[in-house]
Amino acid sequence: MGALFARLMPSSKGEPIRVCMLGLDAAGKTTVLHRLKLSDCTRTLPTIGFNVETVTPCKGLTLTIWDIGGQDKIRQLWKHYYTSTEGLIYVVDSADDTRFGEAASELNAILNEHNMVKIPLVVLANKQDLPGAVTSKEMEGILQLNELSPDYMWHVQECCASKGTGVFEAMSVLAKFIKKQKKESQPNARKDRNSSTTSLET
Ligand SMILES: Nc1nc2c(ncn2[C@@H]2O[C@H](COP(=O)(O)OP(=O)(O)OP(=O)(O)O)[C@@H](O)[C@H]2O)c(=O)[nH]1
Ligand SMILES: [Mg+2]
Repeated sequence: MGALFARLMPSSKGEPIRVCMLGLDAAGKTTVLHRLKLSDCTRTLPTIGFNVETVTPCKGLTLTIWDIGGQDKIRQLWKHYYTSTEGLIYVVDSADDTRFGEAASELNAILNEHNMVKIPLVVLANKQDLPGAVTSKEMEGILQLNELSPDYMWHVQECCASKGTGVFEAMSVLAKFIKKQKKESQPNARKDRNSSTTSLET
């Protein structure tokens, strides 16, 4: 199908939460979006620009997911989508070790942008069906996630967007992170945030 321009409908529980989905070209971002929205794996074309869809991965939380093209020239435009973003999905082709360095350096650049500092992060270690795909633990090392400050909320989810495995689990984790972040940003929230980076308690 063509570009997925969704209407940005507010959810019954409030405005949808804006999430960016980024990653190198051909990592599988649009396939993830199709899977989330259509529960299907329709054929994709390289995204020139962006797709946007509104999804409700768990009760009471509606996300507007911006899937932005990952080709080199389009990456320069990513920063224009960061304002008001409350969560980041970063998709990596787990079987393409020739591009791990590039994927890590692009993620590092995103997380250094002032609008994206401390943003709840879920990495999709995609294409787990392919031979040689690295595990979530290996992906943590490749992306140097352990070097992020201890109060960062991040999680790596192994997934296969073309089959649909792991995708909804990842959204559920992101939703929990975002809820937790919102709770903690309330004026009377406890200051002593749980230091576990991958804790899912809300
Ligand atoms: N084997 C396998 N192929 C996948 C998987 N997910 C996506 N693909 C394939 O990877 C290719 C690229 O997928 P896209 O979803 O278009 O990638 P993208 O990240 O949106 O790429 P850009 O739009 O160029 O940034 C397509 O041929 C997909 O079918 C997966 O889990 N396993
Ligand atoms: Mg795409």
